[in-house]
Amino acid sequence: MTQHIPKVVSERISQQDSERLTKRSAATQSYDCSKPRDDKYMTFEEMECFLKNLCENSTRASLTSIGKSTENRDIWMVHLRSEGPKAGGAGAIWVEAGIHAREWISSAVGLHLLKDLLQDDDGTAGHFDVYVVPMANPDGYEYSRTSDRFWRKNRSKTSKPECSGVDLNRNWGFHYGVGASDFECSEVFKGAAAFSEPETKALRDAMKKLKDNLKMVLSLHSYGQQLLYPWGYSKKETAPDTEELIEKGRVFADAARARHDKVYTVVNSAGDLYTASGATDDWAKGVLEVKYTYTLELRDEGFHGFDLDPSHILPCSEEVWDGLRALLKEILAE
Ligand code: 0X9
Ligand code: ZN
Repeated sequence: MTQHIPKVVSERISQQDSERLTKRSAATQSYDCSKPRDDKYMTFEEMECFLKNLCENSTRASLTSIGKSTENRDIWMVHLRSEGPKAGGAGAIWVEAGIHAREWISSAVGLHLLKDLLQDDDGTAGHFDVYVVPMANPDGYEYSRTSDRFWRKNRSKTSKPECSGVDLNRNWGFHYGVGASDFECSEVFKGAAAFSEPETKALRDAMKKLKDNLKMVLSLHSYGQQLLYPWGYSKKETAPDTEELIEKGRVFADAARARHDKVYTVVNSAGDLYTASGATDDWAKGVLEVKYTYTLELRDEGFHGFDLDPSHILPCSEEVWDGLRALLKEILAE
C-alpha cells in the first residue's frame, strides 16, 4: 500500500513556515539553495532552504515535517514519488541521515542523494517511492556546529541538569537497553524509556505509516566505510534474510568501490562492530519486518574520523549513489 502525501509543498507547510524558510539570515544569503553545497557543511537553515527549493521545483518531490525536535526545529521528510510502469509496485525505500550530531558527512550525503534520486539517470530509483529524512537530529547538529564539534546526542534535558541529550540510536524500542547506558552523562545514554525522544517518535511514526510497503531502510552514519547488517542487539541471534542482506550488501560495496576505489566492508553489526540495541536498523527489521535494513558508516576509515574535510562530500556522495543504485536494481529484479 502506498502512502499518499500531497505533492504541493504549500499544502503541508504553513504560511508562517514558508515565510521563515524563505527569509534567511544574513549568513545564509550567499547560498542560492538550488543544490546542496559541496564546499562546506551546510547549516540547518541552508538545508531547509535547499529542501524547500527542491520540492517547489519538482512535481515528484514533496516536503513534510514529520515532527519537531526538542528545541522545536522541524524534522523534514522528502517523498520522491515513484513513476514509470512499475510505479508504486516496487515498494518504498527509507533513507535517514543525521541521527548522530557530529557525523556531518551523513546529512551532506543524504542531501546529495536527493538530487541523484530525483535525476534518476538510469531509471532505477524512479520505480520506488523514496522517503528521505536528511536531518534527523537538527538540534544536535546545530549544537555540534556552534558549540561542541563532537557532540553525538540530541539536546533534550535529562534528570541531571549538568548532562543533556539522549543517543537517538539507542532509543528505539526493540531489545531496548542492550549495549546502551542508563547514565544521563554517557554518550550512549538510552533515554528514560524507548521512544522517549520527539525525534525517534517522529521517525517511528512516519516509518510505521509505510510499513508494509518498505523494501529497504538505510541509516546513514559515519565513520568506518562499513555497511552493517542486523542484528546489532545480539551476536548470538542471526537476523532473517542474512544471506540476502550480505549478497545485496556486496553489490553495494562493489559498485561504490568502482567509483573512487574506496572499500566498504559488509559486516554484521554486533559480531563485527559491537553489540548495541535501540538503533533504527534493528527496529525496522525486528518490528516492521523490513527485509533490507542497513546502517552505512560513511568515509573515512578513521584517519580524520568525524572531522572529515568537506572535499569528501562530493566523492563520498557519488560512491554511495552508485552503490545504492546498484542495490536498488537488484531489489527491483527480485
Ligand atoms: O553505534 C551506533 O549507533 C552506530 N555507529 S556510530 O559510530 N555511527 O555511532 C552503529 C549502529 C549499528 N546498528 C546497531 N547496533 N543496531
Ligand atoms: Zn552514528
